[in-house]
Amino acid sequence: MASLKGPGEAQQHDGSALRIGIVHARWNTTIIEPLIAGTKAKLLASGVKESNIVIQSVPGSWELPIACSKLYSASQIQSTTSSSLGAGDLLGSSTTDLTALSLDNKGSSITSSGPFDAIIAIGVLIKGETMHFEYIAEAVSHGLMRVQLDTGVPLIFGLLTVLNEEQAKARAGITSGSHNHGEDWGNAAVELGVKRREWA
Ligand code: DLZ
Repeated sequence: MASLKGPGEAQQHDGSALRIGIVHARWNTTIIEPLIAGTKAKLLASGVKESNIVIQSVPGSWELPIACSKLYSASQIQSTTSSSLGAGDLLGSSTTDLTALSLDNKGSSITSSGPFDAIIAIGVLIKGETMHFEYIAEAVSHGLMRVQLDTGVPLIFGLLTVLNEEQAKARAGITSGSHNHGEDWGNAAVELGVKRREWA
């Protein structure tokens, strides 16, 4: 029987013309990595070209909104100047020195250009003994929504806010029989990327 939860039967959308950004936190890396893998697998399965998937990391989830905002505005600048965009140090870069940077953390540059059709923000917040979790979860959620509405680029909410590691593993598809939520985020990015072009 189909599960009550979840986005329903995956809709098929052609992602072959899309350019997708993934910005992920490095905190809780063992959970983050399978989530990125699940996200990427669905992007590729929808036809998104590997060269059109740009992955950038930041230290923690707190940094996700500013990084998504910068990544998007940098890609817009690139589309108007046709320069080679980079963002190895995305948060520290000014709009004038973008050409000197490289777009992923390993120093490779991207060959494609143009603004992103969707950006996926991935982070894992695990509740501790203090109020830290509540403050970050709320601020980051609001921040990501703000970036999405301010820029008009669909921003997929890949922020897990869980009470313990077990819950995190179960949402990253690590525990037996569990579902990798990254797959849903990849599908959502393609659907929204395609729809955004239709809405334009
Ligand atoms: C400091 C912190 C803590 C305690 N927990 C998490 C977490 O569970 N998940 C996460 O993504 N980041 C965490 N961080 C780091 C903050 O998000 C942020 O990177 C730092 O406070 C520096 O701004």
